[in-house]
Amino acid sequence: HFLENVINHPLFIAGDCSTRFIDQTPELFHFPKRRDRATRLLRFIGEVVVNGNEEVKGRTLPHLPLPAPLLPATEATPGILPGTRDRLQALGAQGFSEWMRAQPQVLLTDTTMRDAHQSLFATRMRTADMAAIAPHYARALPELFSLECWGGATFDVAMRFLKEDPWERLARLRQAVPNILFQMLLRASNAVGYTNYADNVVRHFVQQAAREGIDVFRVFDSLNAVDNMRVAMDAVIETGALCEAAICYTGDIFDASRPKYSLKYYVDMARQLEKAGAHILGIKDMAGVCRPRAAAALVKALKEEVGLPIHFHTHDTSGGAVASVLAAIDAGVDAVDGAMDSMSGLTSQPSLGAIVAALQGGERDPEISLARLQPFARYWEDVRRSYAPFEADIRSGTSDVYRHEMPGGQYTNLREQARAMGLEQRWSEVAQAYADVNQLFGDIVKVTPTSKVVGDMAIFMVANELTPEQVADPAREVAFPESVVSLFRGEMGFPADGFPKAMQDKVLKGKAPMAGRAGAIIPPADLPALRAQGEKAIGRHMSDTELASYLMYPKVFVDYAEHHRHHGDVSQLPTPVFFYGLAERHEIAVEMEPGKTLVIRLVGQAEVDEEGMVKVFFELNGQPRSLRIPKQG
Ligand code: 3PY
Ligand code: ZN
Repeated sequence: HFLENVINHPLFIAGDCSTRFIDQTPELFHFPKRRDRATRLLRFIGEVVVNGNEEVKGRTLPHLPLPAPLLPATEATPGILPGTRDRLQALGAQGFSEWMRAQPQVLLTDTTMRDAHQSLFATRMRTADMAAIAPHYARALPELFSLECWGGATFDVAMRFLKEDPWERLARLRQAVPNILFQMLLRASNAVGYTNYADNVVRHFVQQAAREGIDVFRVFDSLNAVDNMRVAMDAVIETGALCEAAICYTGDIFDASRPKYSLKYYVDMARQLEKAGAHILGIKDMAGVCRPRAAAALVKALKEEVGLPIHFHTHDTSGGAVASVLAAIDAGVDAVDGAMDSMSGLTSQPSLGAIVAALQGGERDPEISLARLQPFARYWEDVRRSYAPFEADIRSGTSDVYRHEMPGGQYTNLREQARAMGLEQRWSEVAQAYADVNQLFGDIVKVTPTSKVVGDMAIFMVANELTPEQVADPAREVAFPESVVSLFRGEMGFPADGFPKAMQDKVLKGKAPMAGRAGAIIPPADLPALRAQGEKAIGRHMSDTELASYLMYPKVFVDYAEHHRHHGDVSQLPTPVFFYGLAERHEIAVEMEPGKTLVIRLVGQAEVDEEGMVKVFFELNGQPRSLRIPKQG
């Protein structure tokens, strides 16, 4: 510790290595009492072995042991070829945008590391599974437009449930993939949270994300309010990254009974986004309700009316998404999202393999062979088995999505929420209530965070046996969930045509809603003061990225930091070990850093003793180690 303190001391780093420095610098002799990294990890594994991991308690576990996922064999490829990221660096954002529009092939985004797992298994995919395959993407798939690998719900789930630092994930992926654009989903003023943050908090977040390696920011507002997107868009543009501003697609442009969401509505919004400086226009069909004919008409109109490249994103909830993607491509869309086959379909994106196969030999063929995609699909198939407890119990596409319009990225999360409330068996009622709430709220755009509010209200109605008529009845007292009050107050902005007045009055109990944009009303955050407060809470220095986490999620971040202090960096553990522990006489190798690998073997465990403790026996790099773990329950 003494040596560590010396070499990390600012004076030493500044070149003072004299004995005077040692004599006059008493803090060199303050040694941390923290357990070493290996012991902390052993403690975590021991706790999972003895008590199980809280996160999978009561769920259906996969058949153990799980085989190690098979990585693609890409070592023989000619190294790392230049990709879209090199092109962005050469052309700048504006030049890149022009290149995108001019080139004839369709560009492909792989969403496997973000939206696919958010939509299939409640966002639980861990860094270890992404980091292992990342270098293979760099070598074998340099033609990809982008990897969507960050943002959306992954940010808080990483800290809250996986006990990982999302920034560390980004750093590890970035180091492994220097050539392909990294894309994130940013909820405009709500950043990666569920509420409107102060403008300077949003700016700080965007600056950190760009500095740590995000190249494409897909920015959207949950009520399609362009004014609410400007702060985030300006911040992105200022960093030199690509600003993909998205229109959220809802309803059906051909449905005359919902004239609000007409073709004109989307074209008008796209024009505003172009004026606001977007480099790419995103069509974000978060629920997967953009039918093929609508996709074609929308893309055609936007191509005619807007001078930006267009990127189409949809979900396969109905089972019809490949048709929509192909229709969009026929109509001239520049880029589309898909997920690797084994992570596609259902509430996730449509399959990249199916899209590539459909385009083969045609004018817009992306020229990525199916043979090169297969080993990736194979790897993700193996990985997915570890997350079986989080999978929604759905076996087929459901055209019911055209009725409830639940975003794919919310579907499994809302099912989780319903499950936690004991409403798992009443899921179809929750889905119906979701559609009813949308009508009560005035037929709004439903995407995080507004979708979360609609989901909260739907669960509330089912749990309390409330009908839509009762909710609307002015004479009936309803204790609306806090998120509903916040929505009607305008904390997530307002729909273009406002909220239904009677409902708003009932929810706000006659109080006035906010006047104008929330970000304009929320005072700037005092960043130095908040940093000091956060540092006090975690008892150590905070980096700029950690500050961004703390500003988004103060409590979640502090809890995560506390877990890290006790258990070390658990993101290094293989996923089966993290969730299910280690079987007796099984061994794992954990690479803590290049050249430092821990070989951990579980020897066995004793019976619980009279103090309620269980002694767990390990071998750490061949040396016996034992720990006493309190038995819970
Ligand atoms: C998110 O905001 O996390 C979404 O995936 C919205 O579709
Ligand atoms: Zn999505």
